[in-house]
Amino acid sequence: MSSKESPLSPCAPELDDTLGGVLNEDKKKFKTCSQIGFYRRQKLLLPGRSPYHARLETLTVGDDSATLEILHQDTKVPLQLQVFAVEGDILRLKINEVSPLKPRYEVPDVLVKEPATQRLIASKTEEGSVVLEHASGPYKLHVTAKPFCVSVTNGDKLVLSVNSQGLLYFEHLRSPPPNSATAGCGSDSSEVSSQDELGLWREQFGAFVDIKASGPTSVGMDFSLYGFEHVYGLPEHADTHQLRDTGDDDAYRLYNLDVFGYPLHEKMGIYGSVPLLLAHKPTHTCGIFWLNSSETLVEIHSKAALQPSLSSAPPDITKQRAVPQTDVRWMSDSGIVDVFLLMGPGPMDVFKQYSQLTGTQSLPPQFSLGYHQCRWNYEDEADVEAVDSGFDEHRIPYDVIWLDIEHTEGKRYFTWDRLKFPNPARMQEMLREKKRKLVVISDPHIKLDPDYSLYAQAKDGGYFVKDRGGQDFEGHCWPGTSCYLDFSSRAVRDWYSAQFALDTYKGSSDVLFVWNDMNEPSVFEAPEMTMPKHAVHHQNWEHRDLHNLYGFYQQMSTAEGLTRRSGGQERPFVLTRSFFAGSQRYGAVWTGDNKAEWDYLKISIPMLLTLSVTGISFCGADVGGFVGDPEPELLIRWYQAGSFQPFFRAHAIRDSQRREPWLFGADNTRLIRKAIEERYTLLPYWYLLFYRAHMSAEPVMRPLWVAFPKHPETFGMETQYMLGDALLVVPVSEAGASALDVQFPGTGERWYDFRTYECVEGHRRQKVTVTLEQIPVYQRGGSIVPMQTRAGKSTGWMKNTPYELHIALDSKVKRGSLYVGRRGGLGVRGTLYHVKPDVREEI
Ligand code: NBV
Repeated sequence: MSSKESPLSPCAPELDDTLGGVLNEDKKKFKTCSQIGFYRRQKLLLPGRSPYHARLETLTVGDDSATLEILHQDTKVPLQLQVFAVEGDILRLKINEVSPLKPRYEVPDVLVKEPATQRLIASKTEEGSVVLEHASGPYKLHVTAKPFCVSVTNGDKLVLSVNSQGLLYFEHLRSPPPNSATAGCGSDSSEVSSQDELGLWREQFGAFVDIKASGPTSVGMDFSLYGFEHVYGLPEHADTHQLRDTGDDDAYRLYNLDVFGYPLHEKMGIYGSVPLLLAHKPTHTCGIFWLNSSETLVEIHSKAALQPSLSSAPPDITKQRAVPQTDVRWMSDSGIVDVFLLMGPGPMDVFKQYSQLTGTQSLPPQFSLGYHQCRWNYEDEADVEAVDSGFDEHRIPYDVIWLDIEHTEGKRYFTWDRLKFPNPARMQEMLREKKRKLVVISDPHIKLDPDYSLYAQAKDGGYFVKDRGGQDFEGHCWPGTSCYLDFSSRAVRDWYSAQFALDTYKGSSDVLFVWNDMNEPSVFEAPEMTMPKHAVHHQNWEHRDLHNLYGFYQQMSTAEGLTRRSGGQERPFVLTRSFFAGSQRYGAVWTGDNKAEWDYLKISIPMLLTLSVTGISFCGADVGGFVGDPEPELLIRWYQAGSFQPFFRAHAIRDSQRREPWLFGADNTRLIRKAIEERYTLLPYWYLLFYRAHMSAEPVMRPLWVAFPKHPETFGMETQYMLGDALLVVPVSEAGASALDVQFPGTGERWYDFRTYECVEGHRRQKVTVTLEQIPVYQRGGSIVPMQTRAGKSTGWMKNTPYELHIALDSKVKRGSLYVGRRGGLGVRGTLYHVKPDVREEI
């Protein structure tokens, strides 16, 4: 393609430019905090001046929860607080209006089930406060009336508190003022314009106006975490793994957006959101899961402070000392306050608690743990065949070839471009014979074309998101004018799932799997390149309420479609760009449009670690970098890192140079082959780690603080990480590196170089020489890593390849397991072998 030809659709003028121009302008397309109305409004409430008092006399304790009223001292609008003790040391607080003008959005479908609760017992200790506890847990909730505050203790230790800064904020539903923008006529009265200024009934961003049918609906609350100075979580941001202090006028934004070539070290929202924050100190880990799918902002402030006392008696000044404290303030655009406090006490306990609520990582089909070859685009069937045989010729294993949007008839998903892909069935047969698979893209926008059967059916069924006037919302995306499927409706999801049936999706076969892109959703020429918040979904909910759930629902529906297509026999594989809490149940996530630059390779590690600790174990970044052309050294380093990351796919933008692994000279081909082969020989270990993630919520890729929770020197580490509990991986993310500073954690631990078996004692930092051959990997003493003796052409060719166990000795008992899944099964059936104690379990 000549540099003049743009690969980008003419309907996207803001993208129809040289890349440099696009990227420079990008940030301005997205809001900063001060451009967000509910942020400006909530910031008017200053710490220490909570207007809310709890009316303790209204406390009632029922079988599943305790409720009491909290009252705004000025507006007198009452709120109801509901406290639940969820089984397994989870506390849940829900706050809603006692009698809202209409129901407020409560996030459906994310929790796997209504959490099982335990009965609370209430007791009064001091005037103005009440204590709630349950029989079997160590945690007590102390509810103080004036101002309203809830503190959680474990024995005599204060763990955290809620609204101790007084930032509970709840905009009750109200009728529109006369002359408001929603009433349809402009007014220059000062009342209306000051309301506009704060974005109560209408909010402007550039040329876009958000008309708020329900007016202001924002909610917020603060949490203080005592003794904690390390907090993590809140994907997705292109930033450090450890969350940073946000200062006075910034916040981590959770708002799913399509940010092409996203800038690094920014707190702006990108493709997905998981509103889960983890706090860690050597003696305790806990989590705050804020179940709200509207736009959310999170402020973090770390300080050293004196711990507040729960008793009204004056504190003993001689015993008081400042300790670290992290204050977290959550603010959401709409919905209710529904927050789960995951009390730990260790990191693995928090992961289990979170998975009890939102589910664990689905067990991927084995092929998807192999290497994936993608590019925008593999042009036609001949191209696919040539690339496929290229892998054989160069003896490089691979499992899946991917087709991007150009494989379709004019970006009509579920169709094939008849000139380029005249015989997709034959192409898939060729892949099947080679024990390989195909992944095709399916985006959520549907081309407005009455002759396109998918559009016509969806139009007839009323399956599209509506605009404010009740017409199908029309936006621009790759196919031109398009409508957007309303995946929040079960009927739409069922219909969409049915499109994947083999006899409905012409030219598909059971070796075809799916990729959901652009599902933030991405809408060109729209506010922040996404759907306007006032668009209307099923049951009249506004897009504002469920924006962050849109991609979650599409992936859910796609995964259900693939499962159903196999009569419930096969595990699906679906990759999604946009996600929410619970997306782990439906497949894999990747980090979107990164760039072929060293810094993007480097940031992939903290970004994937953050996804991993928030439940999404099956994650990866485009190997090589999506935008641009990587130099060979960067490409090799990226393959070496990617082969030790959970989802391993190379991908490249359409105007980039071809970069199949054999295009960079014999020696570079050898190095890439070596990296990919190493992935394949470790396949049994990958499968075991996913089995564990699925069964017991243990992240596959783990930050060092999770593996060594008592060792503060590991808490800020994000250049190296653990794969399971046996391998320490240290990717090289700098050009020309000849040595790396490696932290070998753990007093009394031993680490063995994975290739030379050389031993290093733990609890030290050491310089390690590196060459371009490989990245450093170490095996922890006392662990057993199951492997296969050699890589095959794909995972399918490795069925009869012998297994081997890599046993790293130490002075303790050796332990290790091997999971051999039954191929082609939906569940986790297979065999789990344990070494020490030597047993075999059929599952
Ligand atoms: O479908 C084209 C691309 C895709 O290759 C990429 O992986 C996605 O993140 N898609 C975005 C849309 C175009 C981006 C410029």
